[in-house]
Amino acid sequence: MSKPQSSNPSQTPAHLPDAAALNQLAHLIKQWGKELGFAQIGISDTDLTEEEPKLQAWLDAGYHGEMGYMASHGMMRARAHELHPGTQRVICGRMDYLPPSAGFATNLRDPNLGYISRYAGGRDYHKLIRNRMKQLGQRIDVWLSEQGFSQSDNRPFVDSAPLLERPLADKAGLGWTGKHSLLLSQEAGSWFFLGELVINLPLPVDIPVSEACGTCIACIKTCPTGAIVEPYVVDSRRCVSYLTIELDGPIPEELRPLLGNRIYGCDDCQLACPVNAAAPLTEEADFHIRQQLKQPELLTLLRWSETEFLKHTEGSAIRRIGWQRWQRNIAVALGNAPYSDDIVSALQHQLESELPGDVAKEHLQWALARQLATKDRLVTDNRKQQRLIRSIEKGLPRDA
Ligand code: B12
Ligand code: SF4
Ligand code: SF4
Repeated sequence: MSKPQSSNPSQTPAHLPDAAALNQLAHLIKQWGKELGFAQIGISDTDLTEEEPKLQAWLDAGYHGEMGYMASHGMMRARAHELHPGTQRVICGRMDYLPPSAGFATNLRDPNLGYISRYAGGRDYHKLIRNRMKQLGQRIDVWLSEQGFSQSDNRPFVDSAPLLERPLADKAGLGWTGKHSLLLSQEAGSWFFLGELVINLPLPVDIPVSEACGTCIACIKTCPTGAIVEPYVVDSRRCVSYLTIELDGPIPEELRPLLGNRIYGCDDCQLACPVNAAAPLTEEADFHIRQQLKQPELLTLLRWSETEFLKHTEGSAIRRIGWQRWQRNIAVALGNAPYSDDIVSALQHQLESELPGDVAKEHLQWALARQLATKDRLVTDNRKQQRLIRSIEKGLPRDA
């Protein structure tokens, strides 16, 4: 395929595609999307006016916590045409990330292993998906040029832009919004990332699929911290994903015991979901879990120096949280582990090393105190977690 010229929205359109050409293009976009590794592509318009009051209510309730960027763009998040003027459609893509041998139950059952959310065990998805979306935009422009049409104005986004990706993908027919607030479908479950290409062409839009959660509330019941405060609404301030990844300061003390061994993100609401029983594995080798992060021993992770942390997490999303938050999270998990002389001396050693910053240090002290307090009694049995492990084993034998 020849390299397209860069798109120039200000140029006078030589020739705009008619309805028949747009139909053909929409069909080709879906085919090219698959060739580029997207499991599904759908197209939506940019109208999210129905979401605006819900987004505002979520912000007003403070559910974004310290994620200031969620509040700082006003309603632009629901208006792709303001984010990128001229946008008429959003091409939404789904990329599956469930890795083979995910070992969920083994990992959750052993409190001496750190649990890392399965989306983060491989390469950082942001760059990979944005790059594929960019290629999709280039193919569109090559085709338009070949047909004698003027090029489009398109731009890829993944996660980091102020855009309500999930509601757009819902409108584009990629799935329905589950009560855990994530998108899911019968064919794909919910183990997928979303990426978008906004474009200035009035492509035909896809039809949303109907909601199919029915009376199920498994995700709400399973959430270890009660973060799904009502169906479809997540209070980030309680979500383990926020507490271990987004939050910079101390993790509220009352929530620490509820984190168990989860040191980066959380998958519980997706693990509990019956729709995920048949979810496909990823076809991207980049999303497979790297060796050092597969069922990792907490004590091994605690002993990583900052240099080792940076080396082992190179190219991974985990690197973004930095070594201090990493140490903070591991300290919490060690505080939640059953008493062990090895853990106590490792925590003492870490505290004496003077290396951790104030936040990590306070968590290491908390963990030490908790370890010593559990010396003469068993760690409280976590029934919710045991129930989840049993249901994973029943529903996902392939990866349990
Ligand atoms: C901020 C953010 C978070 C925050 C807040 C989560 C949240 N639910 O908002 C935190 C850090 C907690 C988080 C965690 C996770 N995230 Co996140 N996150 C985002 C981000 C950047 C913005 C989401 C957002 O706009 N939130 C604002 C609120 C208002 O939106 P909302 O929760 O969808 O709220 C809507 C509903 O409440 C709805 N609503 C209210 N009442 C009702 C009633 C009905 C009937 C209905 C249908 C809807 C409804 O209206 C609201 C407005 O649209 C997106 C990427 C993006 N730019 O969109 C990724 C994204 C949503 N996250 C993603 C992932 C994978 C995760 C995790 C699974 C990661 C992990 N394993 O740790 C967890 C899952 C936690 C969960 N259950 O949500 C994926 C989801 C993919 C999918 N299949 O849907 C996204 C799309 C990133 C991506 N590009 O792939 N995330
Ligand atoms: S990711 Fe974990 S903590 Fe967050 S809503 Fe889902 S189950 Fe709850
Ligand atoms: S666990 Fe049940 S309620 Fe939650 S998203 Fe899955 S089907 Fe819907």
